[in-house]
Amino acid sequence: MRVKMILPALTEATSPLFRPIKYSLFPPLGLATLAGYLDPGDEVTITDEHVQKVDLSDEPDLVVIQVYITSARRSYELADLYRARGAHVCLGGLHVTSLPDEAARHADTIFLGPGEDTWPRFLADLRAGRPADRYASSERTLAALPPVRRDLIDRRRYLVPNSIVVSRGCPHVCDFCYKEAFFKGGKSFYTQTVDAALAEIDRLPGRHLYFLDDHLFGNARFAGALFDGMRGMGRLWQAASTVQAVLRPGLLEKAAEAGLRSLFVGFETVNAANLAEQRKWQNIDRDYGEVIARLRDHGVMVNGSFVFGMDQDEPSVFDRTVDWAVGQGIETATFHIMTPYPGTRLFERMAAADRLLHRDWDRYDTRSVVFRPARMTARQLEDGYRRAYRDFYRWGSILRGAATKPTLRGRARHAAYAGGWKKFEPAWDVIIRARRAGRALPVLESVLGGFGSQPAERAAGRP
Ligand code: B12
Ligand code: SF4
Repeated sequence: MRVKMILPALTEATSPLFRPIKYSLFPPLGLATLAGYLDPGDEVTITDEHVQKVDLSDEPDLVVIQVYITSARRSYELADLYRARGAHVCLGGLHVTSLPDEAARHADTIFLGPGEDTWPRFLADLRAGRPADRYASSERTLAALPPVRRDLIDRRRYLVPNSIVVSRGCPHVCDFCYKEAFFKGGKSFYTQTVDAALAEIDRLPGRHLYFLDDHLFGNARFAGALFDGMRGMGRLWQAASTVQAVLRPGLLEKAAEAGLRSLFVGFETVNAANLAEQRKWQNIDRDYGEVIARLRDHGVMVNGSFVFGMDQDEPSVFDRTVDWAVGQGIETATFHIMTPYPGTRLFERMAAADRLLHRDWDRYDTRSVVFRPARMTARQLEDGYRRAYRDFYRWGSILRGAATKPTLRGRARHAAYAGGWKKFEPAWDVIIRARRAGRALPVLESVLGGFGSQPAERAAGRP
């Protein structure tokens, strides 16, 4: 069977404003996971439209498309084209799960939720000549997960080829998050076995790893055993976690010893009242300053994530957030405009209050305002968001952030990492477009390597 798997690009990818550094970061892990279930005799390709053109001259038997909200329009276009050509077209992923009836108009078969149970079932049905038109996931386990087909990925095209996921979902239930809608009908947080996760790590070449798990620290027993197993492997890695988990004694220590060098932390807002509104209970009454201090003490850089536009936010929120983040010495920040994804409680609330401005999914990209904000205008929100990025990544801010580090070496590394991402973006673009993205990895590894847990720095850093 000839199988073509496609990760379509959001419309922006074809525009001159497309930023390769953002979209050439990670390979399409979801599709490579599904490819693991195919037979050895199947001919399979994976096309990631963010980094390559889709060859439309072929005639595959089966087309598999992963649909995100911002790539829905393009996904449907490709699906229609291949259906007209006689291929069996499967659509799955987050957006299909949120709006199955919309997706079903463009597919022979749609998949709701994660694919580990439904996809092998579908393949068996297809080979038996009776594929259904809809499969909904209900059994949630990663127990029989075959090895991810990384051989189908062209590593040279990605800045961070060693992305890895060892769990699915998250134990929390924030109102704006995709995860409750996606995992409906079954468990919404589960992990691989520690041995399977360590084996997957072992298969990855080089030193650097990027865990894409929503909350790698979410199951303390699993995470603790994983970090124990990784100690001595010589890996340098990045991951995402929560304020609550960083404050938990013991886990961060193990992670740092196992090579954690940078953590994506969802602070979301400096406005405490917003946290209750978004049901982000795990952040309420947590000392954000202490979170950052703990990370710094263990040589872990911070990528702080912030969402603008929650109902308690006023126009002063942008300057206050940036000022706080820079003053705390956060190395990198990711800002988002709050975006109600279909299927979330936030979406329902916004729709019920008639606050959605449109349902043009292309623009549900966390950079555009798609709802009527409560305490500012849409224009103020969009301008403030852009200003926050500009202000955070000014050299003045980078140097001010670096100055919070206790040693000269620490300051130099802060400036190198923060400046490296944003200030040299044009240079990254040239490297990526020349398909030399993989060559940037040693640079990243050496910057991250320099951030290790250093007792002298620790002693100097804490009163
Ligand atoms: C890595 C990542 C990226 C990377 C690369 C994406 C990639 N190469 O896959 C980059 C940086 C490019 C990116 C960009 C964006 N992202 Co992003 N990203 C992620 C992240 C952190 C991990 C994705 C991942 O690899 N998961 C692990 C794999 C194993 O799971 P999976 O991909 O979901 O695949 C499984 C299932 O979905 C299912 N499945 C998927 N497709 C199909 C198809 C079939 C036929 C079947 C059977 C099953 C199936 O089976 C797979 C195995 O279980 C997720 C968060 C998350 N936890 O998913 C956000 C996430 C997907 N991103 C999101 C967003 C909003 C964006 C951006 C719009 C952000 C922005 N402001 O620019 C852009 C747009 C991307 C686009 N193409 O449209 C949202 C999506 C919301 C939505 N409802 O669609 C998420 C959920 C983050 C969040 N918490 O809000 N992203
Ligand atoms: S902690 Fe993060 S991943 Fe978990 S539900 Fe909240 S926003 Fe989603």
